[in-house]
Amino acid sequence: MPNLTSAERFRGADLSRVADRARRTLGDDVMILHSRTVRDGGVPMVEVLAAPSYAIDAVRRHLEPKPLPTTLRKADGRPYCIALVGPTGAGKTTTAAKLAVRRGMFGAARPGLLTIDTYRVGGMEQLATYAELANVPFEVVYDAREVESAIKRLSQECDVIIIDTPGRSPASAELTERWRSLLDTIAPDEVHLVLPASLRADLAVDISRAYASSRAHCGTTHLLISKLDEVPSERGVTDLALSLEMPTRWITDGQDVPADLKPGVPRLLRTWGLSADAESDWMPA
Ligand SMILES: Nc1nc2c(ncn2[C@@H]2O[C@H](COP(=O)(O)OP(=O)(O)OP(=O)(O)O)[C@@H](O)[C@H]2O)c(=O)[nH]1
Ligand SMILES: [Mg+2]
Repeated sequence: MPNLTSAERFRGADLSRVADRARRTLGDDVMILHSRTVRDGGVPMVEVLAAPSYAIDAVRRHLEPKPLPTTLRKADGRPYCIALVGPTGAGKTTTAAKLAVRRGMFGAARPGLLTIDTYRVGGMEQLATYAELANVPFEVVYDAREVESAIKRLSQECDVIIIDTPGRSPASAELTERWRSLLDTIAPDEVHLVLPASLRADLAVDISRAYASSRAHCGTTHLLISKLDEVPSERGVTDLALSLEMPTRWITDGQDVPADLKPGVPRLLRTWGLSADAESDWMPA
C-alpha cells in the first residue's frame, strides 16, 4: 500500500535553501507539498513538507476510481445504479441528495433517487423532500418484488439512479440481512461505503470488512469519506482511505446540499497541502 511516510519536513532560513536540502535528501523528483513560515525560538523560518513524486503518483493511482462510463444508461435501457451504504448517521441520505440534485453532476445524464430505507422514521421523507424541491424522480422500494417496476418507472426519465439505504446497526442483524438482499436484487453498478472522516482507523477497517462482499451479498466498490469538515486535522483522512484499499470518487465536507460534495482524489491530496488546482477540472455548476 502506498503511503507518504517518505514525506519529510525541512526548515531553513529561505525557501531555495530548504528546497535544495529536500532535493538532496529525497532525490531530484521531489515535490514540495506545502510550505509555510514558522517561528523557531522566535526566529522566522521557512518550513516545507516534501515527498518524492513517485510516492504521490502511487497514492493517486491507488485512490483514483475508473471514470464513470460516458454513456450511463445501459444498452438494454437500464440506468446506471449507484448505492450508498454505511453506518447510521454517516451521511448517506444527505450525500444521495447532493448527488441527485447538483446540476450537471453526471453531465447530460439525468439522475433519479431510490430509497430502500423504509425502516427509519423520517428516512424517506428526508429524501423525498430534496427530490421534490429539485424536481428529481423518486421511488421507494419496500420489497424485492417491487424493484423491477420501480427501476422501470425511473428509467423512463433517468439515466442514473442514486440509491439510499438504511444505517447498519450491529444490533439488528435480521434487518440488515433484509435490506442487503434487497440491494442485491437491485444489483447496483457501484456501492459506495460512506464513512465519516472522524472514524477511528481500526473501526473503519472492521466496518469495511462487514460491508465487503460475502457469498450472500454484493460488496462495496468505492469509499466515500463524509464530514471532512468535522475533523480538526485532515492529514489522517487520506491514510484512512488508503488503508481501506478502495477507490474514492467523492468526499463530502459539509451539510450544504448540494455544495459540499467534492471529487475524492484531488480533495484528499489537498489534505497534505497539495495545491487545490486539481479540483478546478471538476465543476458541474
Ligand atoms: N458536518 C457535516 N455534516 C454532514 C455531512 N454529511 C451529512 N451530514 C450531517 O450528518 C447528519 C446525518 O446525515 P444523514 O444523511 O441523515 O445520515 P445517514 O447516513 O443517512 O443516517 P441514517 O439514515 O440514520 O443511517 C445530518 O445532520 C447531516 O446534515 C458532512 O459532510 N459534514
Ligand atoms: Mg439516511
